[in-house]
Order: sequence, then structure tokens, then C-alpha cells
Amino acid sequence: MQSDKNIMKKTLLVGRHGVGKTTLKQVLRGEKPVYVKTQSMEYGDWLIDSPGEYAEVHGLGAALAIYSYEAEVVAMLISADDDYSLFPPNCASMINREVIGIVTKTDRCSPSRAESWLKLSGCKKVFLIDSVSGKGIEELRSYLRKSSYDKLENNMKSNTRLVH
Ligand SMILES: Nc1nc2c(ncn2[C@@H]2O[C@H](COP(=O)(O)OP(=O)(O)OP(=O)(O)O)[C@@H](O)[C@H]2O)c(=O)[nH]1
Ligand SMILES: [Mg+2]
Repeated sequence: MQSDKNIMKKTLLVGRHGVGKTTLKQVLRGEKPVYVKTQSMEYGDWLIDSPGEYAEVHGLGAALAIYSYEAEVVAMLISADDDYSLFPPNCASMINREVIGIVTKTDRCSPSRAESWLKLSGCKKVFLIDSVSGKGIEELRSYLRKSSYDKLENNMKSNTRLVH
């Protein structure tokens, strides 16, 4: 498969164990989702996956802070059926990267509570997704595309039109 490294913004996925980070990573890369427990930080071509424990255990959180410097976008994930949020109010202001929210497992229940938690944490943009059916994946994928790539693609299209 062709690498999306130059097309997509480098994105760090953060959230509790089992929220759906690895599944989302696989779906965004066009792979068939297969359950694999994330054991350590996994740096792919543009997606940086983290183990949920790094967000849950205070002493491991520093790894997330360091990897956020590698990323252009930090995505905070909460599942639609979560009973609580790991992310304190306004915590996005401590991250000096663009922070977006993602509500996973919207096939299970209404995403409105998780969405409001993410907004309370400072996410201006929140995506509602379901990795099983693929709902919301294309919208998220196009948001994470580099705008410079879009410009280049549009230029190439208009150049092609000029040639014909
Ligand atoms: N129904 C539903 N299940 C999902 C969705 N996303 C993930 N799952 C399931 O949730 C379980 C955990 O998903 P993972 O992607 O491994 O979760 P994770 O956040 O990577 O977990 P850690 O690696 O432990 O941090 C798997 O059984 C997935 O199939 C979704 O959108 N809808
Ligand atoms: Mg994982």
C-alpha cells in the first residue's frame, strides 16, 4: 500500500484502554480491523498509537507529552458508552498542538455525553465515528489531510485541465 506519510498530518491517538484507538488506526489505514493490544507507543507513517494505560496511569503520561511534540494533531478519544472522561476540563490548553476530539463506538449509544465532555476539555472540533460500519471515518480522514497536499492536488488538476 502507498504510504500516506506526505499526505496526512501526523496524529497522536490518546484515550483509555479499549476506547478504539488501534481499531481506528487500522480503519484509517484501510486495513481490516484485527484486535491487537497495544503494548508500547507505536509510531506508524502518520498515526502514532498509544497504549490506554499511558493516559490512565499518571507516571506514564510523560510519554504522551513527549510524543505530542512529534505530532501535528493530538486526538483525544472517548467512547460513546463511557461512564466517565479521563480528560479534565480545559486540558487541551496544555497541549501546544491542535487538539481534536473523537467519539468512538457511536453504534452503541448516543454520542452526546462523550461529545460534551470532549468540548469541555477544550476540543473545538469533535468527530463522531463508528469503526465497525465506517461512519464518520471519511470526514475524519479528509480533515487530517494536509492542506498543502490539497492545494498541490488542485493545482495538478487545473494544470491537467490546461493541457487538455
Ligand atoms: N462496536 C464498536 N466496537 C469498537 C469500535 N472501535 C473499537 N471497537 C472494539 O473495541 C475493542 C478495543 O479496541 P482497540 O482498538 O483495541 O482499543 P485501544 O484503544 O487500542 O485499546 P488499548 O490498545 O488497550 O489502549 C475491540 O474489540 C474493538 O473491536 C467501534 O467503533 N464500535
Ligand atoms: Mg490499542
